[in-house]
Amino acid sequence: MANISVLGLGAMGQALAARFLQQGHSVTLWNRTAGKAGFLVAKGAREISSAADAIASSDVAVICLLDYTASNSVLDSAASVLAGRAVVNLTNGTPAQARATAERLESLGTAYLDGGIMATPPMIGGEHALILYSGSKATFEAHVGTLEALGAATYLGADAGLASLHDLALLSGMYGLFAGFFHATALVGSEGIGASAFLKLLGPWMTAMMGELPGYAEKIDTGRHGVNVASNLAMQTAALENILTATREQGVATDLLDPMLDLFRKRDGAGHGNEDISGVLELIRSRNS
Ligand code: FVH
Repeated sequence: MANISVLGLGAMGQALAARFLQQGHSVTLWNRTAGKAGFLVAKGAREISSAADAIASSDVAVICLLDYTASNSVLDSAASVLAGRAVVNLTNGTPAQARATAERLESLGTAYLDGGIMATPPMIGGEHALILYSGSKATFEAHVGTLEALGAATYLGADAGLASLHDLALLSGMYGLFAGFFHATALVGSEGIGASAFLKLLGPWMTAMMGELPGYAEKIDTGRHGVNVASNLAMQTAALENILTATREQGVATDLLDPMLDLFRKRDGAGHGNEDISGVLELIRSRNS
């Protein structure tokens, strides 16, 4: 069994600590605001008032705070004990933030693993929980047995920014899905149809459309958007225009779909109407190049 410190006892930190305790690990807790650890202390955890002491007392320190401003300030406060320690930072942030933190901690002699949690707190320890890691491979390999208790542990590489990059990309897909759901539900809702009733149609439709993604992915990877096109961009631009016209007629806001139509029109107008809509990706990738 491992000595683990959990720094941060928000909704997620509490779920992580509870899972480690359930697995029989020795858990030391720290949180900026005292008083959130009661039920975890009752299960055998030890709460202490110094982040540095928590890190110093453990084989591995798991940090899960609101953002990198918080995690960097906590790590700065513990700088004197970081040499030779292992830190796993599961705080949500950007690739650049993860890389900067990795560079700073490595300069202090700390083994640093960054992570992205693809789960809500109640999912921790369950079959659908996934946690992405990148950074120190040795740290991942040393602690993967412990970390797997939280959820499937996937290591993405030595570059500490990769976990965050994949985390944010996966969340982008999720928000796109939610945006489609919200728009569609508002549209039928304009005639009094409830979201739950409509979901009986929308759910299977969205699942069926997931089947289109491998074909789009291949076109995106090859950059050849004109191959095997069954539903071309020109047709889909006209269809999306219909959707937005109907949306306005029904008194519903078009905000969620306006950017998509702008991109369709731009790509279509540039002479790619006979290609697949995957070509829209060419308008948004490598924006800086
Ligand atoms: N909850 C979720 O559904 C998602 C699932 C995916 C991963 N996220 C990320 O996990 C990080 C923590 O999220 P959380 O849900 O635990 O967040 P809160 O319940 O709001 O708790 C925030 C903790 O951060 C502490 N904190 C905030 N600012 C500071 C600071 N300047 N210095 C030290 N600690 C700070 C806060 O402490 P306190 O307010 O209790 O004193 C909480 O412990 C997050 O990155 C999600 O994106 C969760």
